[in-house]
Amino acid sequence: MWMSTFARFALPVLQRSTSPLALKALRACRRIEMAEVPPPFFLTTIHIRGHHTLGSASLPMARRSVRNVRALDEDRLLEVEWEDGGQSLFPFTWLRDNCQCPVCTLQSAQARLLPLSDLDVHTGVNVVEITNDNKVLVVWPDHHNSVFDADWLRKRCFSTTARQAMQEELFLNERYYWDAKLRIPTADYQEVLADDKAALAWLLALRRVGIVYLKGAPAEQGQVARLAERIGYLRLTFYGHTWQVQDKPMANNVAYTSGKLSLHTDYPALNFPPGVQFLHCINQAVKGGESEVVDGFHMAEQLRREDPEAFRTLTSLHVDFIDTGTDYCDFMLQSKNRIIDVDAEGRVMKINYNNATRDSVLDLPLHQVQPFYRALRAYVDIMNRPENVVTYTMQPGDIVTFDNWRLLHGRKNFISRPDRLRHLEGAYLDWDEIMSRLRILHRNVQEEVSCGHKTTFD
Ligand code: OGA
Ligand code: NM2
Ligand code: ZN
Ligand code: ZN
Repeated sequence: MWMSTFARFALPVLQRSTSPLALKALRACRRIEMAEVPPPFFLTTIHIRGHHTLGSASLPMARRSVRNVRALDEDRLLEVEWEDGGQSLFPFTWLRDNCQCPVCTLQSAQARLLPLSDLDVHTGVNVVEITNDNKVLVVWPDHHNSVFDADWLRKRCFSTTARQAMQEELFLNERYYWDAKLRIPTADYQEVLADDKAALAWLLALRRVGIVYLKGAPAEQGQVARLAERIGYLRLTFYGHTWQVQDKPMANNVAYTSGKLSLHTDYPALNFPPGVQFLHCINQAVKGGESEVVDGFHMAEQLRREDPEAFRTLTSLHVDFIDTGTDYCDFMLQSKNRIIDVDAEGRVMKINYNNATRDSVLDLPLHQVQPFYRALRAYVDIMNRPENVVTYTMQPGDIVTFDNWRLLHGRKNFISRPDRLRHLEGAYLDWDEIMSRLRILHRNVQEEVSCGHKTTFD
């Protein structure tokens, strides 16, 4: 189970974050006790470079077996009793919908063939039984047969704890919140490119902490593109496939000056802003140009606690953003984003804030204008508190990778010399592609561990 990769991440800083939810998520199914917590995990040390050790953990999967199955016809539920205790309930309709046979599923794509219009959403069952190889057989009223693997069913148990565990395994939504005391997790650029365990540790920390520093890249253009290829592909925007942060005449963006950039997320002028950002230092300024970051999710939680009214305002009002100019091609963007984007349950999902591209068009009734400014100022004041801001100076060959949906970043103004112009190269990616690579790396590393390939364990 890879959520334990997270729940028991190597960094002490991350271990401290193991929440009751993570522990709860470790309990696989309903009515399964804490004794269920999986056997000891393997820990692979990735890299130490005066900062944190990045690590990854893997767990051999425990095989599940079925003790008994029973059709609860009244409720149209299949009850599976597990050999190691506890039961799971599966709706008949869901089982029929997810029949894994070659007629119902295109195996080569692992995709459903059965059209919904052929699904009897009130189906009963004729027979349920355990096969000789401990699978669950269902015979349907039209005599169609479905066979379900025990592990496959167990993972899909509908209990609250099992669903939470599965969602954490799929999306890794548990975050470690930080402030100025954070020591930024650091890995080696070449190792991340060459070694799957190093790449996995990098992406796990990027997800959980929101920022990872990579050292040892050549101080020349093309490295952020190489790093994006390690994942899949980069996100093209109007600023190009990759973009050069330099002091430019007639700058089409405030980033392309030598001025200070206050804490911001990139590109809220897009309705779907880039999820992740890479910034590679090719040349640093003679003076100034230091970087600043804050944990926007942590700051949002602080605002929720300290000033619930401001939090409500920033999570409910849509703010206009604008970006106009020419770069990759000409553009005239308009978007509407909430500064603190929350999901239906009120969990913070995304921060959208760049004061430079916040539009002068403000689509609010008069009486909401002042409360909006007050709320925004309250949020910005919290994030600017010294105890919340992490400051670092990038050196040529350093690449910072961070969650652009979560962190706000900025830079101090700088002075370049003609022979030493400050130059960063940047690129964007999206979380879908990052999470996809993360899952594949996790599966591959886990397979490697369970096949007993040579690995160093702590
Ligand atoms: C940017 C940016 C940071 C820097 O280009 O959006 O935040 O250090 N740059 O120049
Ligand atoms: N670029 C210009 O929101 C923004 O304007 C961020 C940053 C790509 C470095 C754009
Ligand atoms: Zn079928
Ligand atoms: Zn930026």
